[in-house]
Amino acid sequence: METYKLLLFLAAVIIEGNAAMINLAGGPKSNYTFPKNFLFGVSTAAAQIEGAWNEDGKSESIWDHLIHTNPSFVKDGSNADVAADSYHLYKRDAEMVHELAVDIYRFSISWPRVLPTGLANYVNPLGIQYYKNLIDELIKYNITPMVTIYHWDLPQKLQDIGGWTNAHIVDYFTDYAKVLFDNFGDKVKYWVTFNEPMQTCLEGYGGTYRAPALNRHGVAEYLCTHNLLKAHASVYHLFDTNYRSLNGGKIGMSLDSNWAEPKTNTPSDREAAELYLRTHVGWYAHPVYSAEGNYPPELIKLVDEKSRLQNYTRSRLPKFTPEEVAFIKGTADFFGLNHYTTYLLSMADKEVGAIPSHENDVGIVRVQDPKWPSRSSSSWLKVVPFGFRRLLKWITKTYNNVPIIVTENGYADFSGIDDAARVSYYSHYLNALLHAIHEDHSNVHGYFAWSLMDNFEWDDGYVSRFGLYLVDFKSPNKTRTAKHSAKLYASVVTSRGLPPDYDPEDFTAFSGASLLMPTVLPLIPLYRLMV
Ligand code: GBH
Repeated sequence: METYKLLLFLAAVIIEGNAAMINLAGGPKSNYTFPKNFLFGVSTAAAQIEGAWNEDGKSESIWDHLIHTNPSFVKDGSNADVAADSYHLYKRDAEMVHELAVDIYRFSISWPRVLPTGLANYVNPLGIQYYKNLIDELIKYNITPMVTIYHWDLPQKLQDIGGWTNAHIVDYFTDYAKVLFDNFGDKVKYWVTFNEPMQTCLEGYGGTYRAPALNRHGVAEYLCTHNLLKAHASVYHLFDTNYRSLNGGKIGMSLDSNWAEPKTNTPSDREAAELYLRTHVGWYAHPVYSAEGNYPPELIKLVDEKSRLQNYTRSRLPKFTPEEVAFIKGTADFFGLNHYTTYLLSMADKEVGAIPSHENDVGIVRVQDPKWPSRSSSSWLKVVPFGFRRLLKWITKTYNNVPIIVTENGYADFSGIDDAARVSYYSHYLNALLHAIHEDHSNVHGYFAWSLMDNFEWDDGYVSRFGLYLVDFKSPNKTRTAKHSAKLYASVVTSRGLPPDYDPEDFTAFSGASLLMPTVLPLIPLYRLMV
């Protein structure tokens, strides 16, 4: 191609990209500020940062096991054996949280570090000591600890006996939570029972994308969800009955949800978008947060009907008894929301997904608008701030004004201190959040950035970086350095408002995406050969 044609092409890509971005921001720039008692925090997860996978008595988790037995599961051939080495570097971690000036740090506890067999007959004293040290270090800086009880790292020994499909896990999980309440309950004021249960059940049991990668779709994702919701409720009741009066504190669950935008404005696409929300986030939220409890009626109808047509003796969706519905309903003090991106929805006009599967049962099609900006290392992560605003409004309305805490939101790149795209992402999403709070009266009480530092991004290994702090994984002491986004976030937290130079129409930090992605993506296998 001649040079001038190439330049014209580049200009066209950039102009077209920008033209599509005008209404994305979720509102014009405002002088709104975050309420005085609004909670700002940062999040991490044990399996992604701690390393020390077999140190001081810790046993294998399902993630350790999956990667050790199937190293090609991770795109860059890496593993989480050492990760960011937070098992040894927790003092620096606490110092970074302090540098960000946030109020609260959300980290998770590793079940196999505390209970190596998964069962509570033996509690590993060194595991307990590690989390005591971390909690005390946070409190030294006046940072409130928030603990995620389960962020995906089930002890492999429990997986060997069925994991989340074994009904006894309700008791095992409750025993584990009791150990945590007994040991840390005096200092931990916020508890999250589960991080993104849909990832565990739909992707881990129904698919191959998350551990244990069972791929028993159509059956196992429903069994897993059934036991997990009972386990959640059981731990809520334990806390509510025995610990709340002792220590105070709050307990909830963190659900992952994309926003679902109708693909076009037809009634059918609008119905598809609503059905997506009800059968995905609603699969977990309706039993806990709705006034009537139980699985969403739409999901019950769809799975019952499909199961009948497919000649099953009974529905693949297990049913809660009325007592169980009542036991699970209302078991949360807040709605934890993990949100990153948006999809466009329409009804499927033919069978979709594997048969049987949750995807096939629901029967809708999900795509993203190629015009949505992004140059993220995570190809699904399109920058759609208005989707965040609409989702917060939908949750507030659908679940009766429940207090929402955004427990994760963030952006991934291929690494670097000068992370203009992440700075832009956070500015736009926080602008959308301010509009959600002040104009829509969405009931949001807190916001956590994902993540404090670069970490083991599951199947993406160390290729995809979500950190506010860069981690030099090649250096012996896993040196952590603040990125530009860390400075931006600290300034938002301190000023309680957006930076003065923020422009809601400026998405240029993401332009070039369509040029960069095809050049960078093929390099990943190459990179994998090198490390
Ligand atoms: C969170 O998951 C996790 O809690 C955290 O551990 C992780 O590091 C972080 O986000 C960043 O990924 O399934 O087709 O929608 C985010 C939930 C689920 C969002 C998978 C993206 C992939 C595309 N993610 N999803 S799709």
